Amino acid sequence: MVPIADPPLCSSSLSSLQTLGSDGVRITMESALTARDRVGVQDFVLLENHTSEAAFIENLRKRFKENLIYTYIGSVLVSVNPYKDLEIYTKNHMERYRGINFYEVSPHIYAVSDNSYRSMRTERRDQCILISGESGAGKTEASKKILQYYAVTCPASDQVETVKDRLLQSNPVLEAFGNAKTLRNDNSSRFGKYMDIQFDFKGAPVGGHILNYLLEKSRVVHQNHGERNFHIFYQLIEGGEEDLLRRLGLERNPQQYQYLVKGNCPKVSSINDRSDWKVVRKALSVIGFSEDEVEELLNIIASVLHLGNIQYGGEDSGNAYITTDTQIKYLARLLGVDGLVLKEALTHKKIIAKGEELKSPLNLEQASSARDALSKAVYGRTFTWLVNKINVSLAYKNASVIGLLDIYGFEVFQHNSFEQFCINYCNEKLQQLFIELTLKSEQDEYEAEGITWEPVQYFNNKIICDLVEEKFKGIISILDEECLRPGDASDITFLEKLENTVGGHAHLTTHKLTDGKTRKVMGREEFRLLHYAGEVNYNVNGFLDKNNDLLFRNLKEVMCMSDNKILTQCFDRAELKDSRRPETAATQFKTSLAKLMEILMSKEPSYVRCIKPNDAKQAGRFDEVLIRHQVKYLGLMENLRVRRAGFAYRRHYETFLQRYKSLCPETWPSWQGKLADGVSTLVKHLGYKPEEYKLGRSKIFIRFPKTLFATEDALETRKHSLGERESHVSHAVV
Ligand code: AOV
Ligand code: MG
Repeated sequence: MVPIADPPLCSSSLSSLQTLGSDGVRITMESALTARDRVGVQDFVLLENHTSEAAFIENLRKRFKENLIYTYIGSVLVSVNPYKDLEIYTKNHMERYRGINFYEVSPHIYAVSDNSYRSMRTERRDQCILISGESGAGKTEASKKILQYYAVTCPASDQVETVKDRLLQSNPVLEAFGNAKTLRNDNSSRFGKYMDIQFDFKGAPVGGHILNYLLEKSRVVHQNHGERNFHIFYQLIEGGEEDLLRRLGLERNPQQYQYLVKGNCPKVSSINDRSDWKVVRKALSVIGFSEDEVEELLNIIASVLHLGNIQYGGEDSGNAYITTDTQIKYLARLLGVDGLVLKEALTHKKIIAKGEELKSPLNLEQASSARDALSKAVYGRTFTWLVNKINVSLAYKNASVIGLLDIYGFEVFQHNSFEQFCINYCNEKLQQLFIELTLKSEQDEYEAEGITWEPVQYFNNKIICDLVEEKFKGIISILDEECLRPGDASDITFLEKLENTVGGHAHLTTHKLTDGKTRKVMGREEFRLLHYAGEVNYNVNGFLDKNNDLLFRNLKEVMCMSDNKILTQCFDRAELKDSRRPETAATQFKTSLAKLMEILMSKEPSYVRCIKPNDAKQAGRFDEVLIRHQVKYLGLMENLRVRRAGFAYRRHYETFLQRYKSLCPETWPSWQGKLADGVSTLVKHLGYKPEEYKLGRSKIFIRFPKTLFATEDALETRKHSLGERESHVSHAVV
């Protein structure tokens, strides 16, 4: 299934038969044209009817049919999930993209990887690659391809080999603990991940660092129908050796565990838990986990399953008691805690009031939720421990950096809760960054440089970000207020407060606020947000609890007393002494996202925009309605318009002159006058036509790639005629 190649856009090694087409495409003979009819154009900028959405979709369709899943909009890569293995990720492919200009070969994720790498090397600027798209669109796969590209193509040494291995092996481990099957994606990321890959001055990867964002902990105790818990549970049960399972007190049947039966989906045809288990076990040792650490880690995973099987009975008084002593026995051993103390903590709550310790019994419902809160806390904190442990093994260094962002994509289910609210908010932020850095900054730059310009209208989703995160008036603030308010605060009072505070907002509706038409499809406990990517109804049930994310004090105390070394790092005694209320989950998330945006803004971004071709996760199906919707909300048409109406390349006068001054006798060997005049003299000598470029205050803007290619070619010819060695690193591509 090898996809056919694109007709090349440009290659300095093309034969003399080739000519430049009117739109900058180098076409050889007629065959290239017919090929283009069949496979479409590899850069949307080259579409004849660039304002037509139909032409845009048609181009995607043509290419998708030919297994050409990648297409550019200028330097932005659009990728359509093929849902099948294409043989385009081999070592040979990697070699083909190494050190080559963006436009010389077919669009590929490797071209983006290589371009970022070279920019980092030649311009000494930290880079980041932002991968976005809805759930199942191919973000995580793309990020893995990028990492593999660097691991294979970057210079190496023994020490670097270890780092490369660890970087690569961190993926299966984090996916085992942080990914799960959802209705949208069999391997859905349930946490956000930003990874810095660090390179030394020779360009070799020497370290890395991972930041993780809000794991969907609620999945540990509950899954919707057709979904699963995190992969690791099934991997352990299916793949774990007999001895191991016996030691952990586990049976080889996921249906035995309350935390694994809720979704009624123990097996997934696309997933082999048993072989994945082997991969994860190996990865853990490559990363440098000792056998003891692995043992303790698995003790925790098994403990979560045992916790889930703890059942309660109710006394006449209504107080809960535990009816399943076997679980307590296993838990005491695996967690290294006193069984009786644990039992007590799972049925009572302890609070400190006026300096005095008060203990009161829990009823059935309270006890079950205390148990679940413990499971979530143990799993969530262990996940963070895991990330930290990987970070230690990757040995962070101060070096040049390429950052990779792979978050959970926008998602809509039948039932959407606090988790979807956070995930979709995160996607709003990322879309906002894309708008800021491409649509807005591009136009701002023309303005700053004094370039005349017809502005392109686009939808700015800042209004939705503000609705969620604004101080006092934003949804998160209102939610926090209800979480902190003593008395009768509940999910419903939160909803009422939303109605009272932001009821009139164009992007928010509730049952109460809607007209007769929409009311029918909205529940009484729901609010609807009109996101950039579509409408989502959120059910407020559980919002307060999930945002509070509280764990009773005595359960924390038990965990602090654990013999398990991982848990003692996860539950710190200092936490018990701290009487301040911890920040709510949504506020922590908001703060960490704001920090992430700062990190990303400080780097030079590249974009990969992933598109999901159908909801059936099937190869070869191009669902036009679904795709058109994504093209729309991702702002791809606006992106294309800005790009097309604008200038493909820009360079500071100084850089431009420095690179090309040898092509003009008046600027060679040096230009004494004003830089702008030098550039003007140079491009006139090169025969640039007025419509091909503009001179701004500090930069030259070049409209078409072909102009720059021709100049690059002239430079190359001159170098050859002077017998200079060809430079592999080109500064030509922005
Ligand atoms: P996501 O990361 O964007 O969703 P994934 O990267 O996990 O989506 O992709 C979903 C599935 O699509 C993968 O498991 C593969 O089966 C298939 N796939 C994606 N990209 C490719 C590719 N380039 N080649 C072949 N198959 C591919 V989420 O994490 O749910 O937002 O939260
Ligand atoms: Mg993912």
